[in-house]
Amino acid sequence: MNPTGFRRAIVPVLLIVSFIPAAARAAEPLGIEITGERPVTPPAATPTAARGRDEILETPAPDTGAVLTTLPGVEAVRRGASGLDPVVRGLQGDRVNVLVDGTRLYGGCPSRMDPPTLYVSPWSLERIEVVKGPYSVTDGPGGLGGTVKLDTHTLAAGSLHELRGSASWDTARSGSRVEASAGGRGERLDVAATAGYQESDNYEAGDGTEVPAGFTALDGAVDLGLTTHLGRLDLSLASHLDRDVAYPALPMDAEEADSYRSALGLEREGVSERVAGYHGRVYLNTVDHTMNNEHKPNFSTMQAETDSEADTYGGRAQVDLKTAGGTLAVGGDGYRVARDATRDRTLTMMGMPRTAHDRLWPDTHITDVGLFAEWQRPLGARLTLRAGGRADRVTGRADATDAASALAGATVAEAYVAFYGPDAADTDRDEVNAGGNLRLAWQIDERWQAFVAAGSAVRTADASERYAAFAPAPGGYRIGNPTLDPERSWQLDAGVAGTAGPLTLSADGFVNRIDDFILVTVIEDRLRDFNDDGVNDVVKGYHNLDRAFLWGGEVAATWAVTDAWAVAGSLAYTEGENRDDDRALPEIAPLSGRLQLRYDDPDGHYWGAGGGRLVARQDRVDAAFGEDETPGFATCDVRGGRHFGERWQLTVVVENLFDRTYHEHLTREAYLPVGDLAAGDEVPEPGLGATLTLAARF
Ligand SMILES: [Cu+2]
Repeated sequence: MNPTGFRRAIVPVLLIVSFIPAAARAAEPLGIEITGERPVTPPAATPTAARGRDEILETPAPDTGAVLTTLPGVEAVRRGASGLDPVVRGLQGDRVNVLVDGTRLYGGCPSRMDPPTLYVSPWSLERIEVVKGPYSVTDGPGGLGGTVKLDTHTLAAGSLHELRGSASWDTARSGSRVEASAGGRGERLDVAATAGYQESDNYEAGDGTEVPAGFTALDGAVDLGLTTHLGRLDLSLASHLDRDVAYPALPMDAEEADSYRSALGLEREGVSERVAGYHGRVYLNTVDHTMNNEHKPNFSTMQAETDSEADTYGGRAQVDLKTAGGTLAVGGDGYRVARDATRDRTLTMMGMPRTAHDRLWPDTHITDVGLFAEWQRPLGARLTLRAGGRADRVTGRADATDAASALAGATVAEAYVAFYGPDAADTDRDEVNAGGNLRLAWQIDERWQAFVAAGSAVRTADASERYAAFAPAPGGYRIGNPTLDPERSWQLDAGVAGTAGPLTLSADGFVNRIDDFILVTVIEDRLRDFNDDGVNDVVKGYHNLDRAFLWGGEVAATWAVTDAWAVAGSLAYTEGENRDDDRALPEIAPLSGRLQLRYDDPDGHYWGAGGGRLVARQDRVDAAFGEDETPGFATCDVRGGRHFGERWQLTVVVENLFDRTYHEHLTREAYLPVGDLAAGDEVPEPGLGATLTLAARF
């Protein structure tokens, strides 16, 4: 697809949408408002954080990963301005399960340009929920860090039709975004559809440094529901197409990152006296990805392009049974993810052009089939017990390990052996993994509740950890280790939430021990040149630590000063220790907090808020990973909204009010000189900028 053509087509659409009379919001616009997450919900005994559709749409964020970082305890690794990769309580990558409408989706890039969250635009979401920790046996295996559940938009129950849209303009990134959704319901059929387009350009940091941040994204989704005597049958189809996404922290940029999702589900509640409900789903999620170095400064001497794909298919079925005083959910699920990536390089440095092809993912397959059960029952009037368990059979295969690798004269399998010894010649892996949890919720009185939870989960090594073959990584290359054992977490959580007069408070704390923690670390430091650019490279590899330990928690509070004025704040902290080597775990965000003062016009016509984000210095770093200490910073923002009649709303968000120059600890450094950045420079966040959004609802 031609991005310039994209742009030409979209400008008139943007103008039209901007002038469509539209509807007022039913809910108050919350922006990145920090509220106690669970002030009135029944005791859940699970540390969670969530955002609803209105809040998601009002967060001026380039992608869903960025929306997630507004939740306490959730951060993101940034390799570029888009494609933020979620980190939950210090754990990232494959340790965070991302489920799109209950289905698994794996990115197509060996360098994680495209975490699954990239493929679901904020505008297509109904709700985001993050379960922090291993408390989600019914949602599949793994999830040591947590499970991010992305539920896409469907027509709200009880609503007969819907038509809404918005257009926004972001001055910091010269970005624009238009989105619309429509839906309708008949006697047996219901349909909901969303579509959106977004584009962004480079931005300037507070000190004027130009940072490459361009991208365009187009997506659409349709959800068709049919009510039958067996339950509601639903078919959902969606695609998300990204073009020309800049990644200053990687040796390439994404030319395309496309996903196509399809799922067929059936669900029914209230089946019989014994059966509370059942639900099942089958799905296929595919990703095609191409990246190259066309816009990097080394393109004149080496042209490199990687084509890759990740196809995930799977299904799940669950029955909720009524038992004496409680419920028992039993079911099974399974998925298979096939990932393959090949890099082609043409070197034009010395005389005759030379070409090389190497397999970054050597035709890998990871298959997991599991069974689960979760039981819930009250213990007396105030206590609720939940217990869950699951067991999985996992296989890992790589079918193209006899292909050439970047290690001179060696196949991929021989490269594994060169770095990890003779055991690495066997790339087949079979595991049986079991985990479970126990949670107890206590309704102390009408206003306060508390919980304690203990859980253990197992995660098998992913395709990159097990099979990557010289995939580009920060500062060098990565090679997977086929001998990796799965890692197991042991987590304890305790929390309290409630209200006292004008104060709403929630606080959660956790400790998490991980056995056989899969650590990425430097295994060869500039001894050889793997990409023929004349400079020796760093090679990173993976090994199991005996033990890692993480602890931390989140606190959120809101104080309703008057009916119109409120103060909200939150604080989150995680510390990670590599117990084998007695040093910090890499890539853990520092202590951070948010504070906001908000005014709501009692008549509901307008609202305004001002506040800031305070982030402490991070000096707990892992030098062997190659990360630096990061100074603390504070940023301020103001936001406000005004309703015009019943249908229109204008929202303005001004970020980085004092035009500060700062960078996040989890932002990877520039890989090559791009924009005003030199190789190895920290990549700063945008300077002062405003986002204007005009929204309408019929
Ligand atoms: Cu990529």
